[in-house]
Amino acid sequence: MPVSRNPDQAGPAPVSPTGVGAPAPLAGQDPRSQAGGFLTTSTGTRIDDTDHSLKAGRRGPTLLEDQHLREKISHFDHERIPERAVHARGAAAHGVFRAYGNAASVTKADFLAQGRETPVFVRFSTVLGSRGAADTARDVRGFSVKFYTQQGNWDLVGNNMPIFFIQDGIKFPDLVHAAKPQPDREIPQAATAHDTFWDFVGVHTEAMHQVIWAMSDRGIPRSFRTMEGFGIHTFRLVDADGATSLVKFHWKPVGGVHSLLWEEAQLAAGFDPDFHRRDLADTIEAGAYPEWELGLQLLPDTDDETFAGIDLLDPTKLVPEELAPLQKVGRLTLDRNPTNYFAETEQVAFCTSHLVPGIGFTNDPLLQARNFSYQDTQLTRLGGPNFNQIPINRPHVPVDDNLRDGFGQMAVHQGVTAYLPNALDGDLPARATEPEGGYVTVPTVVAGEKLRGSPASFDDHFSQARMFWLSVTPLEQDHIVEAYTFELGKCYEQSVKERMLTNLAQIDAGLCERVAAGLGLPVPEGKPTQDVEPSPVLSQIVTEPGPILGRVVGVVAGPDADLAGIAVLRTALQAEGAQLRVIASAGGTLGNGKSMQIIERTLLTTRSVEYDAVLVAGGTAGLRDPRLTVLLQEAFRHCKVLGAWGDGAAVLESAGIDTGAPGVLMADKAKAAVKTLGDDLIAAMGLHRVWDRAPLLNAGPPLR
Ligand code: HDE
Repeated sequence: MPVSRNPDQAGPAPVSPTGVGAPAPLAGQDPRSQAGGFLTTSTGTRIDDTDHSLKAGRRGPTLLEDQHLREKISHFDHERIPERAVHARGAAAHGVFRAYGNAASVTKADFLAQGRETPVFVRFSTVLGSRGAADTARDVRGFSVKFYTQQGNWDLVGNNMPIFFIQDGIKFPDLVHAAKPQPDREIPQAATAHDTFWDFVGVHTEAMHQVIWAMSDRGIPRSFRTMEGFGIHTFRLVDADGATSLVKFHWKPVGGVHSLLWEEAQLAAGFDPDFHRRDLADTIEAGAYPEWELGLQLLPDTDDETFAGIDLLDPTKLVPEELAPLQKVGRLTLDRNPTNYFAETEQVAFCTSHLVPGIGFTNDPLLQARNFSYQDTQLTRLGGPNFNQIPINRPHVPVDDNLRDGFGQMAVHQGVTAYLPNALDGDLPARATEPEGGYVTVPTVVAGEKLRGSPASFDDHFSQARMFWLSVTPLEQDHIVEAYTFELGKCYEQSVKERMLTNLAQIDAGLCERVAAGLGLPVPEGKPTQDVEPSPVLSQIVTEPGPILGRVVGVVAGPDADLAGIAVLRTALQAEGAQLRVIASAGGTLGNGKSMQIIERTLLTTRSVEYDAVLVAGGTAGLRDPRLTVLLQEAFRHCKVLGAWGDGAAVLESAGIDTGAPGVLMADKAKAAVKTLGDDLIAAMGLHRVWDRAPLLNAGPPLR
């Protein structure tokens, strides 16, 4: 008896995620999901039984003629495609990019014109881990945006850090081989804390700037929503009159830039390896849409392609925002989760070479190699040259590429003129002139000897690593020291550690000294670059409260908890785009009727890393549970906002929390007091963490 009915034949049936009840696609339309209601073979023949193979007798051998068995198993055998060589683990979302219009003065790119709204698909990723690796590993994060513009697709394939490990793409295979699990035992997974990585970067000092970023809090973001994004390379913009400027692209998260603590990252890797994916999907589902503003750093297009002494073709260098401030030109909003991970997130193919008129390349040798690699890698990963016909990759404008045949060809090409120019078919498809929207490359002049080498301006490998070190606060410096000490402490080869210490001495004597102390090794002498100006914007620690969009507050509640108070807090938080989750000893609900609260987490299923703040509701004094003590102490140690109202204070005290410590908010049980508690909570969370508490905890590394 079939569980579903074909709506075409037997009246309306509900539409389900499996496609049950969905109308059959019209001829020529793309079936984005399966349709028809009945299980069929891939050629549309209805199937009567999918649980038993066709046999000669109930106890007999299986028959080769069972097409359904063979097709089902064979398809399963081939369901996996090669994972990305790097950035294998990712999560994505659909959204929209709304242009402010002010970029029209520097680029003719249509999607940046006043009033334009462009659909986008954005994929975030870690670099090193395989598809099943944990999200919170210390790593660089990918930040890839596909803009489906009215002039074709533009892919901005960036990272959450503004610089890269190498200056020339030819070294990328070396970098990745060194950083991936070692080839003998294939360990460690998703980690740079091993000999081959530190061996490579140790002898390859141009990586020092990117490495110090990776060792900083930037390497362990709180969520994808709280990361910056960078196009890294310098690109070239051209306006409607042909005037050009150089540009670096930045994404600034509206909710601020925030990170995990290293202990939290490690906990999350075990407790919830999908921490970042889940966060992205959950916040979109809750309607707290992640947002970024696109900022342009506009730089004059001079002959030497240099700005303030910084070679703009060197991808290991950034241009400080203090020298070239960002001009915000639009807002990206992610508002829809993918429907199918494989079809969308896995099959999306970003290529740095996908450009639209108004945007062009520079000769950055890293970018030039990428322009080859991304197109090339899809041929294997997606099985042939027609990957742009996969729905998620298709542009939202008509395509007439005259590219015929090949694996997975979806188009039914017409006519005989698979060539250009032709006379038989009116020389179609026509080539667009510039006014018709044709992409015309900026005619830059190129001259030089044919050679393998790099300019002398690429030789400074340490000054910007030092700039980063000097730009962050002492607390962030502590985290950097911890990270180097942890990672190098995991190496076995003494020479690898010693060489890295020599490099750290070139960045800063204090940094080197502290890491050497942790490793128990002598401190080498160095000669750090003098006269390095810090760039304060590189610090993540804020002194003014920012928005709390997408933040999560856990409220611990017992059977007699003040549910009205919880409701007051929930309303206040929702108004700021934040969420409240009720935590109790066991699942189910608290109270009934209008005041009922659903228990979203139990003490067994949660850890403090899930929350930006943890409160204990009034009426919860009786709740005693060792797991609650762990939750509260962890939140305290991780400098999170804590609080309680009414007799909830007793729970904090019995967990050993100093209720007079910074960032511990207390209120009595009156409704007005709970309201004020909500306001204080919002302000305190806007600073992300209660860093004032850090000195009390001796949170810095014990290495001084
Ligand atoms: Fe990538 N990179 N990359 N990369 N990269 C890939 O392309 C490569 C580089 C980045 O979400 C691959 O489709 C080379 C810089 C992101 O699907 C591959 C070089 C930056 C993603 C590849 C670089 C990135 C990739 C693997 C040196 C920051 C994920 C699968 C010349 C600006 C895209 C794929 C996604 C993915 C090659 C350097 C970011 C193998 C050869 C610099 C975000 O083609």
